[in-house]
Amino acid sequence: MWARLRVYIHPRRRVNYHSFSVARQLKCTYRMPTYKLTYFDSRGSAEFIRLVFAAAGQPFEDVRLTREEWADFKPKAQFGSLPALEVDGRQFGESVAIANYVARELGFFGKTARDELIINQTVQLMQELKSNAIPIFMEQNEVNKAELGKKFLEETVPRYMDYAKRILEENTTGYYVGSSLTLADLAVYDVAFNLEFRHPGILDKYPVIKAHSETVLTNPKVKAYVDARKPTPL
Ligand SMILES: N[C@@H](CCC(=O)N[C@@H](CS)C(=O)NCC(=O)O)C(=O)O
Repeated sequence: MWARLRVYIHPRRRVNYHSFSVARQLKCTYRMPTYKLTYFDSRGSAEFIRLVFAAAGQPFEDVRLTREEWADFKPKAQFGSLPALEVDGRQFGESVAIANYVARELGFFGKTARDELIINQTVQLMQELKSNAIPIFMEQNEVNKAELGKKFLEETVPRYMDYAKRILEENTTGYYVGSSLTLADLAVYDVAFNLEFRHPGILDKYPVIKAHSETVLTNPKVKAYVDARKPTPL
């Protein structure tokens, strides 16, 4: 019993998903941290973090800055960029680090170090896919933009969707890790949503990825969040 407690309640952690239930069993007092996520008024790099909060039913302050507000906030942002997460008033940066932390705290980061490895590699692959799209948005010349867009759709997307499919099929449960939702599922869902949103039909060649998105949406909290979220172009 006490050996388990030492595993679950890290001395420097005030509360986490595991210590929450243990503390309740022991009738200890506990306090959930307050979370404030700052980003722009878009899904962008913050949405997979919002999806973890949604899946957990964890309230968080969803701050969406205008460009003018961002100019004021930028010098105060830890690394001069967004998203930024404040946990009990302390600010942290880097989207993947934030997503990993929130997922771990709220129980969406698997059970073992190997699970974490699979989740992390999946998340990082999705990040790579997203970062391949950035030059297209930045390109001002329309001819070059079209060329970059074509290469992205014809080469980059198939390459990364094949990776996503392969990892998913290595597990046989319909989820990336174990038999329940983790950050890996939410990260792939987020990318799949954005691809279909911008290029309807693009995932028709990837029925496995489309079916996976449906699986993610069988989670009632995720479905309710996605149905109610503010529609934004990005
Ligand atoms: N590696 C960082 C990149 C952060 C980043 O470039 N964020 C963009 C928005 S997606 C940003 O803050 N752009 C505004 C700026 O740099 O002024 C992360 O993943 O959080």
